[in-house]
Amino acid sequence: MVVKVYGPAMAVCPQRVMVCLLEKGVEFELIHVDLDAFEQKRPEFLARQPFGQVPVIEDGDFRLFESRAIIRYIASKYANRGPNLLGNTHEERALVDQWIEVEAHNFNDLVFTSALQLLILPRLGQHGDLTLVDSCKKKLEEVFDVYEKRLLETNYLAGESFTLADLSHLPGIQLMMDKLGMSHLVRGRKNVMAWWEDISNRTSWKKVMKLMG
Ligand SMILES: N[C@@H](CCC(=O)N[C@@H](CS)C(=O)NCC(=O)O)C(=O)O
Repeated sequence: MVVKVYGPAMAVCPQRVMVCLLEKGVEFELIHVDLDAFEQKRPEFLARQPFGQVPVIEDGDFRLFESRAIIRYIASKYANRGPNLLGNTHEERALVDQWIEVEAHNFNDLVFTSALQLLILPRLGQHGDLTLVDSCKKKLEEVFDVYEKRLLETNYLAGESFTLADLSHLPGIQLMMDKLGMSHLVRGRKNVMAWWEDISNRTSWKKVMKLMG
């Protein structure tokens, strides 16, 4: 059965889910939700996702929201298909979880805040707070210093193979590179740049980029 993914292809959280489905070779149907028209706040959508946000997936009768919970579900349900994105041992799995948490709490909030100020508020006719963006940029420098050191030790964040920890960063870093004027944070760090070139060249991510248009 085809997995239904609700969300626009342009939004980073549905992209996290789509790239995971593509890695695993799981067929999916993208059901567009128009965020600018606030479709995500309508009762029929709230019945699927009570917080009024994308993505949500439907896998048969099973419904799930929260992009990182969804990618863990897909990677575990389809563990025997495609690359192992979860790690093998308890320790490997714990490291994957650790770096997914870092992505969610140390990295994503800063990118999200910057995108809100630089892209979303101006689209709604409001001024973004550039001082806030500057402070996010400074904090992101520190986050990427940590990544640079980590990626000197291992080829990927959680170890020697590509996992959900790396995959989860793809949408946010792409946004920094293309739309937030923050590519220097990646390009200025040798190990981070080599890692980015590697993970962003995966066939799965290139397909997501095509879906973005
Ligand atoms: N923690 C949630 C965050 C979901 C989220 O922030 N989604 C954004 C798009 S990337 C959204 O729906 N924005 C519209 C809104 O909040 O009204 C997840 O990872 O799924």
